[in-house]
Amino acid sequence: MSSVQPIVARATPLGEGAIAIVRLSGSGVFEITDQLFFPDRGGLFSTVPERTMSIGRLVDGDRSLDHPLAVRFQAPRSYTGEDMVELHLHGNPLIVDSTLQLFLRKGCRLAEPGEFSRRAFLNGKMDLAQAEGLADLIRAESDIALDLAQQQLGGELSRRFSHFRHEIVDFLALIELELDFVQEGYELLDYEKLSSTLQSLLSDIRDLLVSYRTGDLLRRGPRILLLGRPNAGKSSLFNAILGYSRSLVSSQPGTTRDYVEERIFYRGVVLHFLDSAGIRETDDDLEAQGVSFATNLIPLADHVLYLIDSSLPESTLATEDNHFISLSQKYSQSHFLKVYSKQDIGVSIDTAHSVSVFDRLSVEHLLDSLIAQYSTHKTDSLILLTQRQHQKLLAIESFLSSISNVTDTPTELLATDLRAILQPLSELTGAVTNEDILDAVFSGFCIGK
Ligand SMILES: Nc1nc2c(ncn2[C@@H]2O[C@H](COP(=O)(O)OP(=O)(O)OP(=O)(O)O)[C@@H](O)[C@H]2O)c(=O)[nH]1
Ligand SMILES: [Mg+2]
Repeated sequence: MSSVQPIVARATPLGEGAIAIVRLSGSGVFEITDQLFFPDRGGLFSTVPERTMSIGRLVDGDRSLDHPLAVRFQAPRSYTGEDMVELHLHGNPLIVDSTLQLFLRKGCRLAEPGEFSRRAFLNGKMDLAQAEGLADLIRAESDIALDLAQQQLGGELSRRFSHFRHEIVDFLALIELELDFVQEGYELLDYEKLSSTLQSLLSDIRDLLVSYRTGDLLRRGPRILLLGRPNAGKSSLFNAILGYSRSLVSSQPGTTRDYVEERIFYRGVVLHFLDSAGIRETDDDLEAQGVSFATNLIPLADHVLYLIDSSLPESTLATEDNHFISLSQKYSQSHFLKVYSKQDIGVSIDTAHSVSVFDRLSVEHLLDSLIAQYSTHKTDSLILLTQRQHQKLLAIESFLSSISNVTDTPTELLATDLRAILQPLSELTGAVTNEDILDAVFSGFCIGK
């Protein structure tokens, strides 16, 4: 193997912990470790069996730094595919810092974010889609996001993409052949079949694009806006959902001026809730600003809960109904849900969602219906896509939809079109790649990964 500069980084989060792991990878890491780490049972570290832990002393000159465990990974049987060392130190930030300094002095360089994984990719240990799955895994916040990331790590995405790619490569080969024999008048290409293959590719890609939107939503967690007239009970419901008093509540209408955003984990799903100012015509400048804040938030929300105070007189309830309808029509992109509040003192309305902040079950019921669409069984078929993959899929989609009629397209042009599709397809899994893509993928990692 050619010589690669040894890199070092802490692999566990910053701060104090029971243990902290420092990782080394590259040429000469065993020899460097031999100068600094001395196994208790004697002998050199570079001769201890690979992939077993040995305890020993880590020393800086005549100063003893720590009594860590160390593991040796012999290339190519390591995460990066290079020679690697892992030191399991006591989790004191001072020990970790001195250890890093020590290895830097001995010729290692501090790893860039994601550099370990980048090397793993370059050494064929994983493909790009898997690397991105890994980046998501590190960042995953909810159970479902975690499942999706693990699925991607398992290569599900790569399998799908390579299936697309193979079909196109096969057709391209036939086209090239046909072009070579054009004088002889051979017709090798089955245009019907090509056309139907491209159609099914297009529909598969559109499915994936839909899946991106849902997957993306799950990863960041849907944003849910609480909207309604002043005093509808938005802040009270917000607090009830969070389980503590985050927003001011008062019987005075127009209490909330600014908007407040908080996040909860509910049954494995991240949900962002936004409390906003009650919507009404007002002369108060501050309140008016709050109202425009609230309406500006509507297009940014994935769900809008429109609260109606069920203790209001019936005629007002009818007006509120109309207000709900006109708002949900005006912002037809957002999902509006009508919620009747203050059920403990209001008229009961069976057909709609209804809550009382004094009835925990009613609040949970509302949350359950909100996350129903995100529950695990609905996400089984979901595939997690990153923004980069999303961009590529969009490019492929636009090419595919521009090839309207393959039978009327001259064979030369068809070949160009197919190649244009092949390029982004290959880039998805890293079959064709360049520095830009690698940088984009791996910069999202933390140092030490
Ligand atoms: N009985 C009962 N009272 C409630 C309930 N929810 C809210 N209230 C009362 O309704 C009043 C208004 O509540 P808020 O939560 O401040 O209403 P809001 O929609 O945030 O009002 P603004 O911020 O002014 O737009 C307060 O006096 C609350 O105590 C409920 O479920 N039951
Ligand atoms: Mg409020």
